[in-house]
Amino acid sequence: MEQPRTVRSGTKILLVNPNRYRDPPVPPIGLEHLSAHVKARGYECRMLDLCFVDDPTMVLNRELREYGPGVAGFSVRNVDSVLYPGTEYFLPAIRELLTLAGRDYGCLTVIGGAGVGAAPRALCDYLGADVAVEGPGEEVFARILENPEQFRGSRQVLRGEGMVSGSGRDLNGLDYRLYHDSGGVVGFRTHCGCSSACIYCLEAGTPVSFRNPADVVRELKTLTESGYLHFHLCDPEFNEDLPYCTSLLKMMVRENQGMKWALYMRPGTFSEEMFELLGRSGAYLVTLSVCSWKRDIDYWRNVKEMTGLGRDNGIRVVLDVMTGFPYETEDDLHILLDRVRWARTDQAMLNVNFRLYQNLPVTHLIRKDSNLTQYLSAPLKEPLLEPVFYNHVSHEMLIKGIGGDVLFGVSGETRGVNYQADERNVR
Ligand code: B12
Ligand code: SF4
Repeated sequence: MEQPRTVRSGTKILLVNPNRYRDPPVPPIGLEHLSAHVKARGYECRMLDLCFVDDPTMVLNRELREYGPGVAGFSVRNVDSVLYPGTEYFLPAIRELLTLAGRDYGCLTVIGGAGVGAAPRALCDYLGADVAVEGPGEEVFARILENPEQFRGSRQVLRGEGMVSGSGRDLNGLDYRLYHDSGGVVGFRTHCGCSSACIYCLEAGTPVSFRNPADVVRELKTLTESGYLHFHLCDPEFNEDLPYCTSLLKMMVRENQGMKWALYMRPGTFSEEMFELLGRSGAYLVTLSVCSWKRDIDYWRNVKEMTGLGRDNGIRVVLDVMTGFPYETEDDLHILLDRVRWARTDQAMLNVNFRLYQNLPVTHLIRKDSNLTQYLSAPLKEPLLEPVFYNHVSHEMLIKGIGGDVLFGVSGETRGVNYQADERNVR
């Protein structure tokens, strides 16, 4: 039977990382940013990392009992693993933890994180959170803390306005050795948001804001001086703005921190100077996010040129390719494969399974045409929290198209991400 909620006083804060996916494990840097931000405002705040513990419910229960927070913030980084087949759905386990904090311990429960963008309102309702935060959370979270009771039971969805640059990160809450020993690397970010409009992507059109390059470099310096030398960028795509990238890279090169890093980029917005600086700053792997949806030859020229510049500067360039959009044909698949071969990239991972989210343009296309429903992995059950995939390129068609060419891999066949496959990574 549901127990009445008891109201806890005080503004001690517990920030919980419920992300237990470990292929690879990812340190919750969003929580490190939040923690630094609220500590700077005088709040008492602790992080609880459940990534490596055996029994997350027991560990959270103990922490709630012993520490007694008034507010419990949960980072919902992933709704699911976005791999098909063999998809893992994470929300039921996260809901159990939120229930414990909210119902059994009377904490105000707040959710945030990259996964929230999938369906903010539905996620807030499903998880039973008091309030959900979409986008960068520092300032909104601080506002919630000024008057937490106002949000109790409100199920409000609040939107973070922009990046906070200089609050830094609280590096005392996580055991980085555990991540390192399990193949994880340290993340850092330069901006949030993406101005592109890829019809299958959660980040398309999200508000863009940048950190001050000096703050980014200072953070990297602290991390490298503590012995962390292998990084993955945590921007949607690095090359959002060329002048910004160039000035940041110049500072990174000047500081010469001895770091190695992997990053995501999109075709376009690059220069020779940028790649030269990338190489000198320690970048060893660029994953270019590409897709076949209405792309002209200039797009592929950019892919080819970026690959060549990467090669000239000692950087491996691999492609993450989305293809098999609604109405694309087998001929379109062959054209795509030929373009990838022509671009002479080092490797291309093909993904033909689209994870559909509530508000994506690709989902709207599919909703509108009943002929396309035959290609769904399950009926569309709104608000699409439980993973549903669209796929009309069969495995056989894909394998036939690839024709044994070792340039291509098929995404979803194994767990793991590109940096793990790269032989030259340094940890
Ligand atoms: C970089 C990245 C990676 C890197 C991470 C490297 C590293 N060491 O950190 C790598 C390549 C390893 C990776 C792997 C995966 N990723 Co990834 N990744 C990202 C990316 C681009 C950035 C995430 C990030 O760190 N951001 C920077 C930090 C600072 O921001 P943040 O965590 O969002 O935190 C801010 C806010 O969200 C908010 N916030 C966060 N928590 C909280 C909590 C509270 C209480 C509040 C108020 C606010 C708040 O405030 C924070 C500070 O501003 C996102 C897309 C995106 N742009 O968000 C995808 C993304 C999160 N990844 C995704 C996926 C699917 C994966 C994988 C499952 C892929 C796979 N199948 O292997 C794995 C999962 C790994 C794991 N263990 O979780 C999806 C999740 C989608 C979904 N359905 O849930 C995303 C959204 C990409 C996408 N568009 O599909 N990823
Ligand atoms: S795929 Fe990359 S470029 Fe396209 S919208 Fe998403 S983050 Fe932006």
